[in-house]
Amino acid sequence: MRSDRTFTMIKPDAVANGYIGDILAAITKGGFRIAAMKYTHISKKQAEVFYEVHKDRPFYGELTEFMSSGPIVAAILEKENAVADFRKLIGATNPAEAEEGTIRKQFAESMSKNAVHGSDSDENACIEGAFHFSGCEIY
Ligand code: DGI
Repeated sequence: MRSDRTFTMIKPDAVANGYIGDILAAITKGGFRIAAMKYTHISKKQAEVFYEVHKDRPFYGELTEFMSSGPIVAAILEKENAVADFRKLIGATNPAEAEEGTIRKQFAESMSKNAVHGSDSDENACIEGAFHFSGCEIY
């Protein structure tokens, strides 16, 4: 994937809480173009593969259980400096530490139910985008 793209998921908590529209609005207002998007539901096995980097962490079971607990919105976003700018827009992993105005500050429930995912590098954005989308689904 190009370096002006990042990958995001609106997580099951935010979907269940009715925040899809508000979060997409914040993403658009933040200057990101949606290059691909789908409403989907990943299995526990898929969540385990997606978050394999965290497999030795104590929260791995809880994280993969949660991410497969309900539907999500997966999307590829485009903007110059996409990865870093999107991490800034979503705020800290723990919403209690997220800056005012960030997506996590506004819409997240807790450290584990933190509303959105954002890739942490161009390389991971590429891997994560390819996990959910084939080339012909990216516009
Ligand atoms: O890139 P982030 O999503 O901000 O954070 P990360 O890649 O370090 O962790 C991935 C997800 O795992 C994070 O969004 C929420 C969860 N997580 C991270 N650290 C903890 C955690 N969940 C719990 N319960 N406790 C943690 O310390």
